[in-house]
Amino acid sequence: MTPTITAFESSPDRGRGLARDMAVRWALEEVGQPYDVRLVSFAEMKQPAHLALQPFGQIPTYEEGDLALFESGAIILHIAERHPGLLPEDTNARARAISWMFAALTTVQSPIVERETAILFERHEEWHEQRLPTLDERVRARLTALSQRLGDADWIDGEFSAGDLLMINVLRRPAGRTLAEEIPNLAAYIARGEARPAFKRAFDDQLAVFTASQAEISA
Ligand code: GTB
Repeated sequence: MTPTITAFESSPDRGRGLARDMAVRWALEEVGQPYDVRLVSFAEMKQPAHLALQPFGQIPTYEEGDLALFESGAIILHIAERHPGLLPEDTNARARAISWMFAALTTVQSPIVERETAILFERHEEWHEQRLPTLDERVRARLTALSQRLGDADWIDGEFSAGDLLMINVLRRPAGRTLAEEIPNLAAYIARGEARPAFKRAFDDQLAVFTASQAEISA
């Protein structure tokens, strides 16, 4: 059965692949699972039909037969468990890959989101300039630890996994990327992820949605 995901009908990231459907698309492309996309407006995301799928009124969601999921991490774990390619066969290696998925979404993403929030929404606060170095330091502490663990390896723990997919997706957020790219092995790690054919297909597909939305506006 072909799953259906939801995505912004016109993403505020202007097609840069920063919204959370990007990681889900990437995961589906990695495992070769075709999917449909239902585009939703901000207004539709707050309507009962969408809230029944995503209680917080956000994208992405995932529907497959009787199953409806929300939270990109849970969706990707589901995809990775259903199809070969994103989690190792070996039980222990699989559990470690799942640890990296959680590490990406909690330990690494949290300080990046905090920095992002400060840059996007608190720039005009009088305390912004004093607070930013602390937020930078928190992100750098996570990135340094990640860099040390990655070392010279291509991927974080053996073969490419859903752990790498989510970690690279988190590092791509501008508030993380600018600092991650100061660290050579993390810059190379992000580039390696973005060079994967599955990433490129996912990126191009979400960009095509944004481009079409702009064409409609100007028509
Ligand atoms: N924890 C949830 C998950 O991982 O699925 C978070 C989902 C989420 O944050 N969804 C956002 C959303 O629907 C879109 S991705 N927001 C609408 C709302 O809350 O009303 C976050 C996002 C939005 C915009 C940009 N951007 O413009 O660059 C980047 C990322």
